[in-house]
Amino acid sequence: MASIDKAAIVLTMVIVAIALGFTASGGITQDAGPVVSSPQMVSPETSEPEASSSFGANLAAEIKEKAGTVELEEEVMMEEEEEVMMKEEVMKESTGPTTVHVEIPIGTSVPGCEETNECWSPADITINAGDTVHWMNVDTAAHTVTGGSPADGPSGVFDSSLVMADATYEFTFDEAGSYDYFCMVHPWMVGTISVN
Ligand SMILES: [Cu+2]
Repeated sequence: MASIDKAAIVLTMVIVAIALGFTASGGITQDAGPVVSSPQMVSPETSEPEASSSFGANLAAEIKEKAGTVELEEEVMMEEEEEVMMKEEVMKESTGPTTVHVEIPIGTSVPGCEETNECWSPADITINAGDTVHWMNVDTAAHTVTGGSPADGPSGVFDSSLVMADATYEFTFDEAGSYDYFCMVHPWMVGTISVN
């Protein structure tokens, strides 16, 4: 009986010891934890979230910064693309066919404009092959835009026939050369078109 009791006591002690040990090890973190290590738990909890939140904030800021950098890079790339497109447009403008405007000035139905070479405005132009010349009659009288010269007559290359007041005429010069032209109604009206 005594040995059984002893054994029982030992067993009980062992169980208690285990239980104590369990509660000691687990309890400190569980039961005593909130009391003893609660400041430890709280401070890490309060400081840890701070740390993690500041770390998170740092990370977020870093990500934002990177996103901002990417956005900036994209913006710069878009600007560069726009610049290239604009350059291409300028090159198109400078290389592609264009329309050059010439006015038939008011008052040219009476002589005088030839003295200052202003019977066409401008009277002498230089264009590239493929370009179009567009004449606008801003005078009140009718005129013609006729290839050739008063001395040699119409060349047959182009002839507007009568261009009434406020009317227009245009011709596209596909071949290089020097083209004299005049007005058949007012032979003092002469001009030249040089086509490169
Ligand atoms: Cu005329």
